[in-house]
Amino acid sequence: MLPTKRKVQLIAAAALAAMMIGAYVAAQPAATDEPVIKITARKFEYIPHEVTLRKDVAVILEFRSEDVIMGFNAPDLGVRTDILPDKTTRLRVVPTKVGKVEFLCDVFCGLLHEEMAGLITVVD
Ligand SMILES: [Cu+2]
Repeated sequence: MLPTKRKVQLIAAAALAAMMIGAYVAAQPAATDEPVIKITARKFEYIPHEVTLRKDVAVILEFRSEDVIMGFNAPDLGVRTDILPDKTTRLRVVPTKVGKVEFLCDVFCGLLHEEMAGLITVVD
């Protein structure tokens, strides 16, 4: 039989491991019922370029590029990702404030790169 002190250590380690697994799972995009919004990027626009989200409601933004590597950067939401031509990229977003948030391309993609932008409206 294990001494009591050793048992306590084992239980504490198991609890910590369970917490870490819980945190890891929570950080993954849910393969569940969270709504998916598809956004296509192509020189030099996002389609759609306006998206409406609800405050405190998680969504999955799903990106794909029709041509070159682009970026999606919404600094006010604290999220960014590369958008790739040959791969779907997913980003889980939970807006916490009502208002309008601009997003933009932050990967140089050509002549009109600087004009490549869009708008997220967060409503209650
Ligand atoms: Cu660009």
